[in-house]
Amino acid sequence: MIKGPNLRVSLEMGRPCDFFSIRTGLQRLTGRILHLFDQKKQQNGWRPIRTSQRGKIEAQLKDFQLKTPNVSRLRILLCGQVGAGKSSFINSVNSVFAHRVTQRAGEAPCSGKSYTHKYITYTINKGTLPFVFNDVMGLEQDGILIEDINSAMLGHVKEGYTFNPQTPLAETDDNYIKHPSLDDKVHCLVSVVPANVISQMDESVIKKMNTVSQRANDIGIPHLVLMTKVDEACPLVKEDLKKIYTSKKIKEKMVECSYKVEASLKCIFPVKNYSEESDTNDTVDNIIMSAVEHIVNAACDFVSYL
Ligand SMILES: Nc1nc2c(ncn2[C@@H]2O[C@H](COP(=O)(O)OP(=O)(O)OP(=O)(O)O)[C@@H](O)[C@H]2O)c(=O)[nH]1
Ligand SMILES: [Mg+2]
Repeated sequence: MIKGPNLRVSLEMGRPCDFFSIRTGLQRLTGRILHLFDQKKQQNGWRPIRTSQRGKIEAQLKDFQLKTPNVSRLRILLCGQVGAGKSSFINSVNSVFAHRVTQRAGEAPCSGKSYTHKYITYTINKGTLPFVFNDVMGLEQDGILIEDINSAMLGHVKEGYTFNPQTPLAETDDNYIKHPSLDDKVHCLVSVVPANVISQMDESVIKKMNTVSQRANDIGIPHLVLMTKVDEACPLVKEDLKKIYTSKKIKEKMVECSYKVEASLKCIFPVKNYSEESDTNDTVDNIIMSAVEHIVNAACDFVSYL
């Protein structure tokens, strides 16, 4: 006799054995067990919030030494639509390492136009960490041109260059780096997608995003995705950010994000940026820290093959 929840399969000796009913029974039992596992997983979340490892990850990232010659720091490029939270993410990462909410990259006061226009390199915690961020203006129709993102990825864009949505940076321009060093090049592309408006994202933005990630893929640059504004996408998560990895709504958004930006689920990191908080807190810190760890590891793997 095989016993399972809501199920009994009789295999008593002497009784004629109906192969098909046994098979159906076993299938139902397997299904039930998988369902129970799924329920358990749902309670625990599909990813853990690594509360106890925060200090360890922070120390590892601070002590981390790059072993690739001619690469002194990893360059991470953030791109996405206007107001996606690119600059806020840079500020949040800086806040996590500074242990207080800081404001370095200018954040948009919720307008339809891109707030970021210049190509600026942001160091973290006064340059004490071996990675830097660049963000570019939004991908909307009157935003950054794909050619300029490609130039940035290949390291051709000079620091402080103001993007022109009408004309791509020409090779003859003073702001064009003809012979970029390995340091100038981008080592990881991060698409930033706001979870709360993912369903209404402009087709042209999605297309641009996919073209850029395809180009990164051709060059061999790793591509990860930050799904920001999870608090605006799910009321339960807004109330308690610790529910980020147990929220069905967030999982649904991740699946939608995966489908739209053509990235596998394991490459998508749902985050909540510091947006209205005036002090840092452990939950936001841990979620941001975990995303940074994956981004830095991907960039590090890339440069190790250069
Ligand atoms: N609630 C919430 N608000 C966020 C989050 N991330 C960013 N914001 C807010 O969204 C607005 C836009 O954020 P930015 O970081 O300026 O966006 P951006 O992608 O840099 O935008 P542009 O530079 O204009 O292209 C700001 O008001 C932020 O405070 C988040 O995770 N949750
Ligand atoms: Mg910005």
